[in-house]
Parts: sequence; C-alpha cells; structure tokens
Amino acid sequence: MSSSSHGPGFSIVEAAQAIRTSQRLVVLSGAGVSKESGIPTFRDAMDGLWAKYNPQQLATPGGFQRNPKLVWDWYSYRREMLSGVQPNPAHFAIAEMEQCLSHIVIITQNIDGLHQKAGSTDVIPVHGDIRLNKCFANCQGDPTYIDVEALTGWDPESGPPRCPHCGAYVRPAVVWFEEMLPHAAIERAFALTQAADVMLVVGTSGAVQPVASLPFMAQAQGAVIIEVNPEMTPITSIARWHLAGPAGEILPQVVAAMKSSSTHEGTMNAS
Ligand code: BV8
Repeated sequence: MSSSSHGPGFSIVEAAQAIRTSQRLVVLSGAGVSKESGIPTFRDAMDGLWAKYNPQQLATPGGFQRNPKLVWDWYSYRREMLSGVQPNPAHFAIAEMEQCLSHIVIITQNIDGLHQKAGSTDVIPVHGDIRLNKCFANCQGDPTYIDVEALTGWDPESGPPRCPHCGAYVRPAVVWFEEMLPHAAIERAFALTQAADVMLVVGTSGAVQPVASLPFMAQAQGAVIIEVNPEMTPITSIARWHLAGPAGEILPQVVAAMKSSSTHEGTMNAS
C-alpha cells in the first residue's frame, strides 16, 4: 500500500494500475467533475442573483410549493448556464476508460448530463436530470415526464407550466432535498457498490446522503477507494490514493498511465 508521509498516497501510476486491473469498477462523481466545464458547484450556483437564497430552501418540494415561480426561474437560470457547456477532459477521460474496461459504471450526483454527452454509456444519474421536467404529481406514473416545448399557451415568464394531464405544476425532474432517490437508480447504485472491487470517487464533498455513504459501503466490503479532488474530504481518510488536483488534469494522466502500462504489458507478453 503506497502512502506518503501525510496519509493516502499520491501515485497516478499505482492508481491507474488498480483501475486497469479492476474487475468491477464503479465511478462516483459529484459537482467537481463538472467544475472545469465552467459549471459552478451546487453551492456556487448561489452567486449573484441567488446569493440571498439558501439552495436547500430552493431545492425542496416545500420551497417549490411556497414559491413555484422563484424555484422554476432558478432552474431556468441554471439551465441557461448549462446550454453552451461542454464536457471537460475529466468527463472525456472517464468515457475513455470504457475502451480499456468493459465493466465501468458511473454513479453521478450531477444533473447536467455531461458524462453522457462525453460518451459514457452506463451512467446512473441518482439525483435526476436538469434537462428534463415532470408532473409534480407524477399523475401518469413515477416519473411522468412532460415535454414543456410541446405545451401550447404557456408563458415561460409566468413560472412553471401546468401538467396537461392533471393540472398540477410541472417541475424539474431532479431529486430535491427530503425526496427519495429514484428507486431503481439507488438500488442499482447500492448493488454495484456492494460488488465493486475499485471505486473511483471524483469531485464530491461527500456531504449529501444517501450517496455520501457509498464510498464507505464499498470500502467496508473490501473495495479499494481512489479519490480525485483538490481538497481533502471525509472520503480521503478511507482512500488508498488521494490524487489531489483538478479532475480535468489528473484523470487524463490516469488514463495515459493505464494505456501505457497495458501497452507495456502487451509488449512484454508478445516478447
Ligand atoms: C433523502 C439535485 C430520504 C437538485 C441534489 C440530516 C443529516 C443527514 C442527512 C440529512 C439530514 N436532513 C436531511 C438529510 C438527507 C439529505 C442530506 O443529505 N442533507 C445534507 C445536506 C445534510 N438528503 C436528502 O434529502 C436526499 N434524500 O435522504 O431521502 C429522506 C426522505 C425524507 C426526509 C429525509 C430523508 C436527497 C438529496 C438530493 C438533493 N439534490 N441535487 C439540484 O441540484 O438542484 S444535491 C446536490 O448537492 C448535488 O446533486 C450533490 O449531491 C450535492 C452537492 O454535492 P457535491 O456534488 O459533492 O458538490 P459540492 O459542491 O458539495 O462539492 C464539490 C467537490 O468538488 C468539492 O469537494 C470540491 O473540492 C471538489 N472540486 C472542486 N473543483 C474540482 C473538484 N474536484 C475535482 N476537480 C475539480 N476541478
């Protein structure tokens, strides 16, 4: 086990080797993986216009019911910020890992869809997707997605539209605080965590439950934890390697090391 004088090791080559030889790799990502795409993290999003509100007031069912237009406008503001945003090298590096590994799954807390946009094919968005909307009452089943572009006679300035089926408010298809996570998504995330041999944790402060428990559940059943984050977090203490730096710089180096060692191994086997 490599560990520098101050706890977990910083060894891109060793971490890359652990990922390359993994059998059941799970990636867990948070807002930090999208930071270098220019998306403020969940708490940053409170800059400027929204500085006076607490996100945990806005991102709750009660907050929406108390002031549907305010919350709808906050999501419209965040959607506008997202409209021109592209995946960054961190997303692309994670997508590229699929070329070396057949069994990589990404559990993401992010609602921006950038892992999918970067080409990752097995992504579990456990907190939903800001690009989608649904009926607040889920009147046709959970979730009842609503295409607001197809709604006629709705003035976006007036706040959220009404569900064409039942008349309840339409809302962003994201998971708010005090809401259960989508059952199938979180069940699969728990099952993959229990089976993982390596968990790569990228850009999360580990503050929000139940997702924040996943690295600890993985480690408890024997998985090797690798953390990529410029800061230390509660997860750092259980990480075999804490690769301290921006994911957009670190992860391309990890993928390069994975490729060079597999090429090297291939050459060795060939000789
Ligand atoms: C639930 C979608 C059951 C919406 C989000 C009291 C104690 C403990 C728990 C609770 C409690 N009271 C309530 C709870 C449960 C609550 C919770 O955990 N609260 C916390 C705040 C205490 N959780 C819930 O309510 C969940 N549901 O538990 O259901 C239940 C039912 C009824 C009643 C109670 C419980 C639902 C949680 C989902 C909330 N929805 N998002 C939206 O976005 O609008 S959460 C949102 O915030 C994100 O999705 C994400 O999950 C979270 C932010 O976390 P991160 O992604 O980690 O981002 P953060 O900004 O914190 O950190 C960024 C990291 O990146 C940092 O570490 C930084 O260093 C790093 N970084 C920066 N730059 C880079 C980088 N890393 C790499 N590269 C870089 N360049």
